[in-house]
Formats: sequence, C-alpha cells, structure tokens
Amino acid sequence: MAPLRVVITGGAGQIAYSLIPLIARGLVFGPDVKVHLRLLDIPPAANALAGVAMEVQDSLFSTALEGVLATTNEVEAFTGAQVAILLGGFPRRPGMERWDLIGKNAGIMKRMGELLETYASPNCKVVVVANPAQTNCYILSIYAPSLPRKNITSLSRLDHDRMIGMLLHEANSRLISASVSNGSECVRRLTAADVRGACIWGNHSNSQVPDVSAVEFFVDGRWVPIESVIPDRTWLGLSNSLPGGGNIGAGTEGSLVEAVRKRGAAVLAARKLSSAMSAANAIAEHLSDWLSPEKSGHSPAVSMGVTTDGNPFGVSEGIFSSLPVRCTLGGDWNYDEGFSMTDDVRRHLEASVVELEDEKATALEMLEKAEAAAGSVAGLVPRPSL
Ligand code: NAX
Repeated sequence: MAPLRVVITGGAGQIAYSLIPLIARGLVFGPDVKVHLRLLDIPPAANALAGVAMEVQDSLFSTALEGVLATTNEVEAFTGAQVAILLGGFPRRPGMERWDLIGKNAGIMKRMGELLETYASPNCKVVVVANPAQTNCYILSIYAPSLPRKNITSLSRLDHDRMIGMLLHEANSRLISASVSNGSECVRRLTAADVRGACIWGNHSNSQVPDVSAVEFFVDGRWVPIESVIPDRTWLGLSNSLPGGGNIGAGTEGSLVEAVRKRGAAVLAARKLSSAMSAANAIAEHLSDWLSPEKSGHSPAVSMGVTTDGNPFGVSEGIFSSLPVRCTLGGDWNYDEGFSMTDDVRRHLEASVVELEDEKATALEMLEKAEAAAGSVAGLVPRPSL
C-alpha cells in the first residue's frame, strides 16, 4: 500500500520535535501503516528544520516511517497530503495585542486553506493546533471550501487529558489512603481507561468549560459516579446545587476547573517553555482515535474542536468549538448525543461561544483589511453550512 502522506507545518518547532518520534514509531496511525512525513517550516527556520531531518535519519525509525521530506516549499509539502497537522503559527510577542495575534494567524490559516484546497488530497484530514485553534479552523474552512467541514478539527484533547490526569491523581490518592486506613494490602491504580464522561466545551482559552458532571470511574469491576471516589464537590466545581445540575465553579480559586484552565500557564512558568511533550501526546491520541484502524470506532467519547453546524447540543452554528464526539471506523466522527449539559455548564459555554464569535469576527475583519491593503479585489465568500 502507498504510504500515508502526512504534512506537519511548524516542523522545526518544539511540538513537532516531540510528535515526530510518536508518528515514526507507528503509535499514531497504527503499526502497519507506512508514513511519508513532510515537515514544513518558514525560510528563517530552514537550518533548524534541516537539523530535525538529520535527527530523524539518525534515529533509525524503521517501523512506520517510509521517508521524510524537510522543506520550506509549501506546495511540495502539501501536494497529495492525506493528513495535515498544523502547528505552524505566529507566536505572541511581548506587547502584542490579542487581536494582532488573531489577525496574523488568520493570514497564515488563509494560506494553509488555499494550499489544502489546491494541492492536498480531496479527503485530507486536518488537525489545527496553532492558536487560536478553533478560529483558525473556521478560517481554514473558508479557504478550503471543497474539503468536507467534518475533516477539519482542532486540538482540545490536551485540555481534556489535563483534566483526566488531575482527576486520576486525586482519585488514586484517595483510593490509596482509603486502602491504607482499611488495612488493605494493595489497591489497583486507576488509569485513563477507567474514566469516562469527561468533556471540554468551548474555546481553547481561559473561557473553556471543563465538565465533570457526568464523569464515572471504573472501580472494583463497576462504573461508579465521580463523587463516590472524590466527594469534594467544591474542588470538582459541583458545590452549589443549582436548578438543572451542578455548578462548574466558574474556575473558583483552587478548583479543578481553574487548574485545567491555567495548566498551560503553569507549565510555561515552570519550564520557561510551553507544553510540548503533552501537546504532542494529545495530538497523537486525537489522531489515533480518529484515524488509526486499531483505535477508531473503539474509543470512548473524547473532546475535539469541530464544526458546530448541525450539533445536537444547541451551540450556535457557524463556528468551531470543543464538543464531545465519538470517532467511528473509517476516519469519521459523530457528536456524542449521550452528553447533556447542566444549566450551569450551558451558561458558561455561552460565554465561551461569545468569545469564539468575537474571534471569528476579528479574524475576518483583519483578513479583509489585509486584502484591502494588498489591493486585492477578491472578497471573502463564506461557504454555506453543510
Ligand atoms: P514553536 O514556536 O516552537 O513552533 C512553531 C513553528 O511554526 C516555528 O518553527 C515557526 O517557524 C513555524 N511557523 C510559523 N509560521 C509558519 C508557516 N506559515 N508555515 C509553516 N511553519 C510556520 O511552537 P510550538 O510550541 O511547537 O506550538 C505550536 C502551536 O501550538 C502554537 O501556536 C501554540 O500556541 C499552539 N498550542 C496549541 C495547543 C492546543 O491545545 N490547541 C496546546 C499547545 C500549544 O501551545
């Protein structure tokens, strides 16, 4: 079988550096799928990119890697691409306004959309990681109008996994202390497979809504509600009983919600570099749940940034948002209709959706300004919803 053609933009960046080995070892698309990697970066990063290519060669990745192309030529990188992992973006510089950042990245996503439209496989599957990830998906969808909108996704799996990691840490400490005080010999540590029902709703920003209201743990051979393992409703953000369900806690000091929202900043403060290993791992999980023949169709519900067009949760259409989905065999996904929002989650999600709509309007405005400045006569033609 011909190798899977995978383009990674931002190939010389730090997430790519952690992601490439996962792909090359067959941990993303499946051990039997051969991959041809195309690493794209901008000309100022050409030397760093060449260094990455040397390291790939030196690593003797023989299992899944059929070949690697390191290039600054966009057309070469995107031609025939069947999977596109978009890491390349403009970083926030000191003193830069958020809106400037959105505008600069909208320009990059416009170009990526044009490249996908013209050169990639017509069924190319895309994951956008570069921020603002969801709004970037929207811009991409305008400039790649032939690509099915369901093929365009963004990464919210890192936020999802951060929440699961924190829940597991808390649950295991409680189970271990309970077993010590009961005099039990040992307790089975819970792993990610023992957690279900978690979801991140909304934007990949501080307005995101980490939701544990439906979480269950698999303990002693059965699924039990989250509170039977972690009864601390305040920490879980379920402290106030409101009509229609729990209270997401609005990220109150010391809560799980606040910790998930601020995890990226905490890693940055500690490492002096942003999250790269965990981001790469989350991208690998996002893609393998979606596209690997071994995993797709067998995975639990996960959070993915997807189109809101036709969603069953009542989220405004015309944007991309993190929502709960189930990946199905053959590289497709469906909204997970098993999830229902509590009133409080819905209220917080509305604020995140307002932010997404705001970002979308800003990105479009900045693109129009850039096009006007460039003397372009081509107007934006937003494609109709699918
Ligand atoms: P780096 O700054 O290390 O790498 C970015 C790379 O992109 C650089 O090598 C740069 O030269 C390249 N680049 C810039 N413009 C490009 C273009 N037009 N075409 C091709 N390459 C281009 O960032 P890194 O830490 O790897 O993060 C990548 C992106 O992921 C950032 O935008 C970051 O904000 C975003 N993140 C998103 C996350 C999410 O959950 N959605 C979490 C992780 C990460 O922070």
